[in-house]
Amino acid sequence: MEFNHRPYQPGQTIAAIATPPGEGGVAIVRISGNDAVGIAEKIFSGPIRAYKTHTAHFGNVIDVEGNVVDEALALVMLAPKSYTGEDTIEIHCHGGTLITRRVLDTILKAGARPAQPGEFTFKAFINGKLDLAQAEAVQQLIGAKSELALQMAECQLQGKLSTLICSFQKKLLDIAAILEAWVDFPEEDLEFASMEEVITQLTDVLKALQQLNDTFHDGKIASHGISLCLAGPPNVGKSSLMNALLGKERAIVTNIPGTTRDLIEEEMKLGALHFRLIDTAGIRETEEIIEREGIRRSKEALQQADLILLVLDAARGICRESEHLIAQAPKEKTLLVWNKIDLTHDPVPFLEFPHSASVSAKEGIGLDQLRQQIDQFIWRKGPPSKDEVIITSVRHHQALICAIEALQTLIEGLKTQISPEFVSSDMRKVLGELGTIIGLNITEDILSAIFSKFCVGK
Ligand SMILES: Nc1nc2c(ncn2[C@@H]2O[C@H](COP(=O)(O)OP(=O)(O)OP(=O)(O)O)[C@@H](O)[C@H]2O)c(=O)[nH]1
Ligand SMILES: [Mg+2]
Repeated sequence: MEFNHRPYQPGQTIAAIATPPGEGGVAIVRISGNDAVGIAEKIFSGPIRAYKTHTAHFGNVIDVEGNVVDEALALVMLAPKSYTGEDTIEIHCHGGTLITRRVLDTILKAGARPAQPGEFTFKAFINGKLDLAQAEAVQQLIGAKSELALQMAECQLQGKLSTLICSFQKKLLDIAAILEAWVDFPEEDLEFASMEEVITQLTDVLKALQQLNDTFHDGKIASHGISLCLAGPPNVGKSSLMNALLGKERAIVTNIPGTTRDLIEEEMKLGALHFRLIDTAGIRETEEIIEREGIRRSKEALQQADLILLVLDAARGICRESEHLIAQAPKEKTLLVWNKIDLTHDPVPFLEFPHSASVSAKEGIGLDQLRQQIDQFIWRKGPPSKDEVIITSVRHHQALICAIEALQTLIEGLKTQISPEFVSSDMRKVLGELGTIIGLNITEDILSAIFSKFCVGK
């Protein structure tokens, strides 16, 4: 559904079910806007208008005909001390699908408009309760599938990214003032900074921006999870390894080469990270139509995977089928796994892969070491620390790339003695790109794209 906030009227009263669909002990219907109190009073048995802010009251939800819809608690949170910054009333009713729907309908009949996805958070953004990076963090927090993703979202929601961006902006604005002074008073010998000092300060900001941007590698992994693809020739034990890593018999294992035909996907947690594990059909030359399609899908999955476990059979060594795969494997994202080391085998040949492991999927040997290898492969410099500000959003990453490019052009300009007035457009670009991260000068299309990903009721 498109988030259409164009006809958005500040203060307009909206309502939505804030809890997930399905049955539960309690469900929450949220009302926010200038008329939230008036509307809540129409549908609640108690005198909402008389209640103090941040208090909860037991009563009945009553429809226009005077019928009791449900027993409920009304939670009153008056502006500006609410999530949206507007008067907000939450009705905590019984958590049945039908009853919750009836409570919402009663509220809508009393004059509230159904909320669009993310509209409560959009109100919070418009009313200055959150900046855009913080609003995006709310969505990340809700969708977090690993401890680390949660930690990063919390850090961003607390405003640590925004504070850092603002500190860059402040430094750049100070330098912009110096550049402007040079343009305005070229004849005067302005003592407060030399060109070298300005270039040094700009280079420091550039380095800090690059450092922040480099965290996107970790941020992407933590927030989006990792697709881990098991690949190799037939019968080497890919499905056995998948099952061993998952700790359950998910994929069919037989001694017949070509057992797995389709992609088999399963979610898995490993350490603080979330993985999507994909078992694939063994890759070999074949005329069999189903197997050929399976192999085509294997190759596609390999291309898209963040990480590949290339599984080979230690007892067989390198065979004709594995030779091609070894040569073709993208080394930067492939971890070599020698399986079946429980069988008698010659020493495994040395192959130039950055990481390799030896395991027996059948006997459960070497799995912990394999997990460690995966962990090491993923983190370039170890997992990020708790307080580190990490970029997790593609939008922020792209804005930083543009800001970095413009800042590089600016510094080059000053180094090649271009007059300061010619670099002011680069400075504006750097500041503009940084501003978009926290929501300054942002277009409606971008806002729509961001908030439409939210759920209704948030
Ligand atoms: N001894 C031993 N046998 C294994 C090991 N791992 C798998 N096998 C056996 O190897 C055979 C093939 O295992 P699978 O897991 O089906 O192999 P695969 O790579 O998924 O095979 P395809 O789906 O046909 O590509 C089965 O008989 C397994 O029991 C291992 O570590 N040691
Ligand atoms: Mg298989």
